Amino acid sequence: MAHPAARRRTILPGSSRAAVGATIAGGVVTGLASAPERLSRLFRRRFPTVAVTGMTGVGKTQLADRLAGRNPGDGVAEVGSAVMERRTRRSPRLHGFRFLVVPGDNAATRLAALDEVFHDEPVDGVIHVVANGYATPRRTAGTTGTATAAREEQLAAELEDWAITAHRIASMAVRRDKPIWLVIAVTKADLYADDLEDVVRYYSPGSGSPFGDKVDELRALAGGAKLSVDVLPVSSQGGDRSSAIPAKRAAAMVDALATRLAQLSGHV
Ligand SMILES: Nc1nc2c(ncn2[C@@H]2O[C@H](COP(=O)(O)OP(=O)(O)O)[C@@H](O)[C@H]2O)c(=O)[nH]1
Ligand SMILES: [Mg+2]
Repeated sequence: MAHPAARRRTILPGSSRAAVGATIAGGVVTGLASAPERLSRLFRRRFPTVAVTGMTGVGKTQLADRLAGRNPGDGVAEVGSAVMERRTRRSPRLHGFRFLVVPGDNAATRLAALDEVFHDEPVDGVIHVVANGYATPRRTAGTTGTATAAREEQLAAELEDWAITAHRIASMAVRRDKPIWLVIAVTKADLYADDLEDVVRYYSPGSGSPFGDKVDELRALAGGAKLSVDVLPVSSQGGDRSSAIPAKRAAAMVDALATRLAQLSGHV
């Protein structure tokens, strides 16, 4: 709509054509300037969003980096983050993903991030990352107790963290008609390659394990038809060819996870 001032100006003889020309040119320039931004907003909206949750040090950032095709270590290499990290996996025909990595600790920012992904702008799916008690402590302020005790503590911490996240997923699921999916990514598989099957079972629904029981509770709360649950082993790091999980196998595990995400999102 013409601005009153502009309309008034067009009545004045002589200046009318210039005023109209300026308005049109201005409109075109504005249009061009905002087009890429609008376009990228459109793309972002079309990519399914995925919350990446899990306690600090389990390997969320590295996994999101691998899924996004980023070189781990391209950015900050610090373990643990107080802010939400965003990664995009770009694939042809809009078959990409937007990953939102929720901080593992730091109470206030974590709560805000959980609100964002599970309430304010609910995500399409969730990757909950666990590491069989091999979370890297954020602060290495002296070691207490034996390695086994430390791992048991870490497993207990994973369970506690999962209880909080599972509760948020349940309330998101009951609020929505749309089905959501959950992938429990059992990462750092290179650290326990020989026990992989047992470890995956520990994190699986119906396993009778403390973690499995909580997954069952979540499914009962959310409604089985509304929430799909997958448990997939993965490793963001591979060793050399002699290692239990060589780099090639680690890459294949990341690819398998990405393929499953695509299936869950109806991309394939
Ligand atoms: N061995 C092994 N270490 C890993 C793997 N993924 C991550 N890490 C290490 O675990 C630590 C924590 O990883 P990070 O992604 O920062 O965890 P976050 O706090 O959950 O984001 C880092 O030192 C990583 O190098 C993995 O698959 N295998
Ligand atoms: Mg991180």
